[in-house]
Amino acid sequence: MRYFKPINSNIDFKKIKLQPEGEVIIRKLSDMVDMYQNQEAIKETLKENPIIYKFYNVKIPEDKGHLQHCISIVYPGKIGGEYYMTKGHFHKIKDTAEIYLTLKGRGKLVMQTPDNECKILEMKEGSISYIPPYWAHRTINIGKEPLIFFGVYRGDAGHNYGIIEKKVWL
Ligand code: PAN
Ligand code: ZN
Repeated sequence: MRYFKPINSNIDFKKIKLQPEGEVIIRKLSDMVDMYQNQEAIKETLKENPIIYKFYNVKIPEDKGHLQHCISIVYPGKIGGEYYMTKGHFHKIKDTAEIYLTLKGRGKLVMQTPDNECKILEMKEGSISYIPPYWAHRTINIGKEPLIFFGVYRGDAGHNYGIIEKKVWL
């Protein structure tokens, strides 16, 4: 049997990046215009099209015995009164949970079930947040510094953004 080899990743808090980088996903305002309400503010801010957040996924096989893990960085800022936030998603395999450990910054972890039950948890340095199976999740930076957190979830969980993109949250 060929075993997947143990690996280390390191967070560089000065450069705010993961090493090795793995897969880096960068989301700018243009990638998520439907997530914000204020059309005027969106139009104005699109001229600069800032990076809202990025995340570094460590390269792990998408198998259920593995654990995907990643570092997310949500930058501070607002689009017409709404804080910078992640798109948010359900896991494709809906009954898979996730754990977030907040490393820096201040945020809110907004969650919602398919039955529209909502729950919001505080995110601050040292918070360990449990996202149970079935809950969609989105993070919002409510501070002045980048919000940095570490996430771990089942290897084959996958992401479903479609429902969130179509739905008005909270
Ligand atoms: C996180 C998120 C990450 C980016 O790793 O994927 O914070 O948010 P979006 O995926 O909503 O753009 C996670 O929850 N993974 O399952
Ligand atoms: Zn997730």
